[in-house]
Amino acid sequence: MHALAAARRHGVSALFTLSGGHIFPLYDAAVKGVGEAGGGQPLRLVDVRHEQTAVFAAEATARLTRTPGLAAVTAGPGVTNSVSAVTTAWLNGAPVVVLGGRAADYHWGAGSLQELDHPLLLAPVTKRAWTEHATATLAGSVDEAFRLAMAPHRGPVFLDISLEAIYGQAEAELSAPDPPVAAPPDAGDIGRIATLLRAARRPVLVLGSDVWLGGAEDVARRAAEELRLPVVTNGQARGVLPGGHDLLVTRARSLALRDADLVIVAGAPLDFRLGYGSFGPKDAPAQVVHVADVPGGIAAHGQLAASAAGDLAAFFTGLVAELTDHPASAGRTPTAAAEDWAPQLTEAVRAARALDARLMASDAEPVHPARIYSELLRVLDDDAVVIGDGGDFVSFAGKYIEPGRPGGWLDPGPFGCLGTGLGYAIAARLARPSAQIVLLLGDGAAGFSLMDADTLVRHRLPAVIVCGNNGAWGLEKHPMRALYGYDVLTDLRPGCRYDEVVRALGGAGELVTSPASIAPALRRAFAANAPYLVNVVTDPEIAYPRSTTGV
Ligand SMILES: Cc1ncc(C[n+]2csc(CCOP(=O)(O)OP(=O)(O)O)c2C)c(N)n1
Ligand SMILES: [Mg+2]
Repeated sequence: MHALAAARRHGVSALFTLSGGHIFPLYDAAVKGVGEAGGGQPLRLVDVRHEQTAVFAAEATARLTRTPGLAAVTAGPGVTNSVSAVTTAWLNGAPVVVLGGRAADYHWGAGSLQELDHPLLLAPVTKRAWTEHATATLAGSVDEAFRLAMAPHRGPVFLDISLEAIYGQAEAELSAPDPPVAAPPDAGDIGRIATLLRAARRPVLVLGSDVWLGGAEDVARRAAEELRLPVVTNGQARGVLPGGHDLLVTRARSLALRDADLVIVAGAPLDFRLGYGSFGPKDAPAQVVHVADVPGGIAAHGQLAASAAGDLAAFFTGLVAELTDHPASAGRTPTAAAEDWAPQLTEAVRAARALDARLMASDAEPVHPARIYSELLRVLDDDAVVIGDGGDFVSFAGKYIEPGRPGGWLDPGPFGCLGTGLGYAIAARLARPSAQIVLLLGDGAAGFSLMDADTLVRHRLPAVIVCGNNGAWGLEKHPMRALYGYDVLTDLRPGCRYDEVVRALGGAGELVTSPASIAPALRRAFAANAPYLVNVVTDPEIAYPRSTTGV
């Protein structure tokens, strides 16, 4: 099957899927090797328990390895079950190709089993969604899907294949895939941003996921260091400056973004996570610069002092050159940033950490979530992949866990879809065979994907799952109370044995109810070499302190 050969040529090594007759030929081709064009190597087949898990796994593959992810879902419900995950990839700019089965053209309109015109559903959440009707052009279409998915701004692409086309036989020539070339940003735009930066006294640089996905993490870090810019990291850029770096001020981000006079946001949309791009004091708003990988990514809302679009690595290289080579910079530090600005933020970070330390040492029972993270931090390696799927439990993780390297943190991103967890963990184990994989799972979130612990077990993919079990939809319970003075429909079963669910599926796990038992449980979990759920009963009365729920 040349469709899979095309995928192989784009660096794909695994196909995530759930069985359906409409897509059997893909499995047959994967089992028998994908032909000369694909190097004759079989593709690893990973079968899951819900189509959303297949697409979440493909998405996490793309986000961790920066090569495209591939999922195949059967016609009708297979495709509709994948829509939330495709949308997550869409909002995360993750290069994913989803192949769908499709009822036969021959009977189209007569009411075949699972007949649905899928591209109409997928078009709004993909770069392109279309149907392949002919075997002879299938490989070319799959190749095109991968090229599109990988071209900046990256994202998911959907292709469904009619029954005749997928079951047919045809030879096809495939041309070698040329890597997508990202255009450099305009030099004049970089010059304008350099001028703003030269004059700024309280600049802040915000780095987002595209800095990692676009391979700009090293130059971004060097730029921050050479220009002495305080940095706030978001999403997959967390770790571009490792936890503890003197310029990393994420722990003091409210203060940094509130007092800044210039905020440069690179590789992240100016969405709710960044206050829609309004920064600085109320009476003296900060100037805002937005840098994105394509012109369409530049925010159309709000007032921008400047912007640049194009390859993010080229942007940072250009910016440093502009500021350090410029005659005006001779013999001076390249910016006018107030001498005390960065140290002031570093001090705020230190103060925030000192405050954290009290909670993180909490001996309270039921356990305070902060205590779980202090115990986890003691055993976490720099190259660990940490995945968050849940509400408040994951917000606490975002606060306390500062990754040591970029590309090792996976949250669901701005779509905020619960249920990413198991799919992300499956992909993480495949992408990083010898790293620690830790999934932080709310008890509510567990309901969406925990059955896929079965997939971890069947495919021998060890992972540590830490369930923050507060017996509640915490991130709904507390906001509802704040709004209405009471809450309804936010309680789950207290102390529910999610660890026993994983044991029943062939993995392992245990229940933890006291702070002192967390560390030994984590040690057993990392040593288990199996999917292992540490089910920590936490205090339902503890709400993550937030100023907005994003609603
Ligand atoms: C698919 C989906 N359904 C509903 C929501 C709304 N939602 C956001 S957070 C949350 C609560 C999550 O509860 P849990 O995973 O137990 O984490 P906790 O907040 O209790 O730590 C809900 C229901 C969502 N984000 N995604
Ligand atoms: Mg909960």
